[in-house]
Amino acid sequence: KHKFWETQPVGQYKDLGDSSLPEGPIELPTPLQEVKQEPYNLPSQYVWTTCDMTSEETCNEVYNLLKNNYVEDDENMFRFNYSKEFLRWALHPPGYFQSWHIGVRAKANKKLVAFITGIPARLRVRNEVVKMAEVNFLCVHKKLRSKRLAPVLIKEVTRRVHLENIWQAAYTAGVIIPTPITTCQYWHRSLNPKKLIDVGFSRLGARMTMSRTIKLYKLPDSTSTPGFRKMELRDVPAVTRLLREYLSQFAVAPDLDEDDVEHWMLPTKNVVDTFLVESPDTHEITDICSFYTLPSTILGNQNYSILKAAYSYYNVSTKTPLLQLMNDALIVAKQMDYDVFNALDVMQNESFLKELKFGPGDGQLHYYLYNYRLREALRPSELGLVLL
Ligand code: MYA
Ligand code: JJ1
Repeated sequence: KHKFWETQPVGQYKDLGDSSLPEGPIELPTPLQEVKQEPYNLPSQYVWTTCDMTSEETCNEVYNLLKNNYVEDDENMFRFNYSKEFLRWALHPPGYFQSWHIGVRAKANKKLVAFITGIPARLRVRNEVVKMAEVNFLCVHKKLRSKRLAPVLIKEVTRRVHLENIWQAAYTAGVIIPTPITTCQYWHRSLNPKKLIDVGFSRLGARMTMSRTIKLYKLPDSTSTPGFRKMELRDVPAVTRLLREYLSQFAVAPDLDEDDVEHWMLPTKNVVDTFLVESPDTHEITDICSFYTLPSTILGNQNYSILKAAYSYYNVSTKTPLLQLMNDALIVAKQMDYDVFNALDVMQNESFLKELKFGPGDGQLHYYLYNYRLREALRPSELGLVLL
C-alpha cells in the first residue's frame, strides 16, 4: 500500500502493539563518509535549488508556490497562506541550515515547482533529548502531482539532514501514513461568526439565528487578568524557565533554551504573539499564552478573500486558571481582528476548549517521528509539541 513509506525507518503497521520492540532509534547512524555525497536524481526536466530565504526574490517565489499549491481543507474551500515574514521566521531558528531549504525548479523556465524544508530542533522523547529535524512545507505544484516527486524530496532532505549528523525527524501531516505517534483534532473558536458563516467556514447551528450566534460568541472588550501584557525581550529568561518546567510533563516536547525562546516566543508582528501575566505585587511572571498567525485564502468567495486565523501555540498557567488565561487570549485576538482562533487538543487544551465555545473542526493533524520508535501511540494530551 505505501510503496515508499514501507522502505523507511518509521513505525510500520505490522509492528503496532509489539511491545517486545525497544523504544528509540530504529536504525543506527552510519559514518558520515558513508552518507551519499550527491543529490538524488530528479526527472531530467528538473533541477535542485537551495533556497536562500533572506533573498526577497527567492522568498517571493516560495511564498507564491505555497500560496497557490499548499494545504487545503477536504472540500477545497480554504488554502493556507503563510506570509513571507512568517516563512522567514519559521525557517531561521537558531542554528538553521540553509542547505535544508530545498527547492526544485523546471529547467525550461526556472520556475519553482516543489519545496521541502527542515529546521534543527532538540526534542525530548520521554527522558531522552534527541537532536532532530522538523520537516515542513512539503509542496509539489498541482500540475506535477502523483508523479512520485514527494519521495525524492523526502529522501533528499533526509540526506542533507544526515550530512549534519542528525538521524531523527518530527513532522505532521493531514494524511495518514505509517505510523502516527498521535492524532490530534482541530478545534475552532469563532471570533467573527458572521464572516465565518458567509464564507462557509462555519454554519448557523440548528435553531440559531445570525443575531443569536453573534451574541453567543461575544467577548468582553478588555482582558480580565491583572498584569496581563505582551512579552518583551527582558522576559526571555523567566519565560524560558516557566516553559521548560511546564513542558517537562509531556512525553514528547521541545527542549528549549533562551535563544530558542527568544526566537520562537518573542512577539513578531503578524507572525507570533506572546502574552504573559506579571504579578502586580511580586513582578513574577506566572503565566504565558501565545498564538501564531496563519491566514488562509478563501477560494472562490465574492466578498472575502482572506480568513485571518490565530493558532494556539504554547500556553502555561501556574497562577491564573488556564480557562481565564485563554479567555484573555481570545479577547486580544478579537481586538487584533482575527476571524477565528484555532487550537489542537494537545497538552492541557481539552480543559478549556468546550467551555470557551471552541467546536471540533473537520480536520485532524497526525504527528510523526522518523527513525524513532514509540512502544505505543500517545494521547494528544501527552504531546507537548506544536509545529507550524
Ligand atoms: S505536511 C504538508 C504536505 N503538503 C501538502 O499537503 C500540500 C499539498 N499537497 C502536495 O503538495 C502534494 O500532494 C504532496 C505529495 C507534496 C504532499 N507527508 O509525489 P507523490 C506520500 C509524507 O506521487 P503528490 C508536511 O509538509 C504518499 O503517502 N508523505 O504524491 C510534512 C506516497 O507514499 P506511499 C506524503 O501528491 C512533510 C507518496 O508521498 C505526504 O504528488 C513530512 C506519493 O508521492 C505527506 N504530507 O505529493 C515529510 N503526502 O506510496 C516526511 C503524500 O509510501 C519527512 N505522501 O504511500 C520525513 C523525515 C525526513 C527527514 C529525516 C531526517 C533524519
Ligand atoms: O479549518 C478546518 N476546517 C474548518 C473549515 C471547514 C470547511 C469545509 N471543509 C471547520 N470549520 C468548522 C468551524 C466551526 C466553528 C463553530 C464551532 C464548530 C466548528 O471545520 C480544518 C481543521 O478543522 N482545516 C483543514 O482541514 C486544513 C488542513 C488540516 C491538515 C493540516 C496539515 C498540516 C501540514 C503540516 O505541516
